[in-house]
Amino acid sequence: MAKEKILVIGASGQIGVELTQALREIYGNSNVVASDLREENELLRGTGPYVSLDVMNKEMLHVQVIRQNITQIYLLAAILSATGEKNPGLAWHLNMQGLLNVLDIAREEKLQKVYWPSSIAVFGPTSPKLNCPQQTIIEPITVYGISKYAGEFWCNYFHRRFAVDVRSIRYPGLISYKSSPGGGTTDYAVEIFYEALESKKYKCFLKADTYLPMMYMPDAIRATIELMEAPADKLTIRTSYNVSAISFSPSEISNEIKKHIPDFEVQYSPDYRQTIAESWPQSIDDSIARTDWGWKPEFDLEKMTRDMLRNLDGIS
Ligand code: NAD
Ligand code: AKB
Repeated sequence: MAKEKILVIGASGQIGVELTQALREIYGNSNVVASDLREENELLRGTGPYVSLDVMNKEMLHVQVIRQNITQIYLLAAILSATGEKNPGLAWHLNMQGLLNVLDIAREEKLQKVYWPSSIAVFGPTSPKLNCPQQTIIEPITVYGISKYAGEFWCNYFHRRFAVDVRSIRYPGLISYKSSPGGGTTDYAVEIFYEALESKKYKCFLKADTYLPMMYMPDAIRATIELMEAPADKLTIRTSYNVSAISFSPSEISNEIKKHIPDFEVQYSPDYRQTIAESWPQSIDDSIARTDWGWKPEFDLEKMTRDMLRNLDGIS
């Protein structure tokens, strides 16, 4: 087997830190190059190569790919849903041009594989709310969702037209304790753990009964690696795969946390993110991912809550 050399772009972010750690376990520290606009995350420092890189600078990116003999790219740099609504032009520009730069270089350099995540944010108010299927009405209302949907079709195009082996997952909201989330609508489900431990109070920016699809980071990392390791001929979706794990509301997660911290209190003060959350499905049908590459989540709400609290504060 040819030796893999992987470049992770956006490695200092919520997913990037844990994905880089997982890839280094598999491929060896020196074969996974972390890169970001931001400084190197402290959890990655000293564990492998790091380069400061702007995905918008195509020439510099190309130079790094050649210089480091890169064979695979994981592109994680993006502006997420809530931050995107504050600067739609910037979100569109980064989310689209960053992807096109990577796809072009992958084609020119004949890279082995590319990974690029999409999101449940592709769905909009006209998509089915429950068990939202892979193929359905898709009319996103955020610039982030529009950029992800367009990105999915660029991936499909580069695969069909230029045989670029680009693979993608529509992640739900991700919950993790190693690196903070970066401006999404689902970020409340991470903040709530920190506030429960720090002050036993949390002011939630979504209504109590807002159900959203979510996933614990270990499941998301495993899904990513399983998709990337799947034989190419098993993959029937070249836009982006629906995957699913848990659906819960702010009220349900706070009740779960209260089982460990009984005097925890939550107030509800919905803001502009409520409209975004209400435009997304409450649950996702991931049967095609299960059939094509054997996807199956491990963490439910109870198991995830216990693990989050144990890792953040040693509560069991
Ligand atoms: P994040 O905001 O935590 O991390 C993104 C990283 O990209 C940051 O470290 C940032 O500094 C870096 N970055 C920004 N602009 C850059 C540039 N021009 N060049 C290089 N690096 C740049 O985001 P995340 O939550 O880790 O998300 C990663 C990917 O997964 C994104 O595409 C996001 O849309 C997708 N996704 C995330 C979630 C989630 O819940 N976290 C859910 C669905 C999809
Ligand atoms: C966000 O809330 O923007 C992200 C996502 C679901 O894509 N977590």
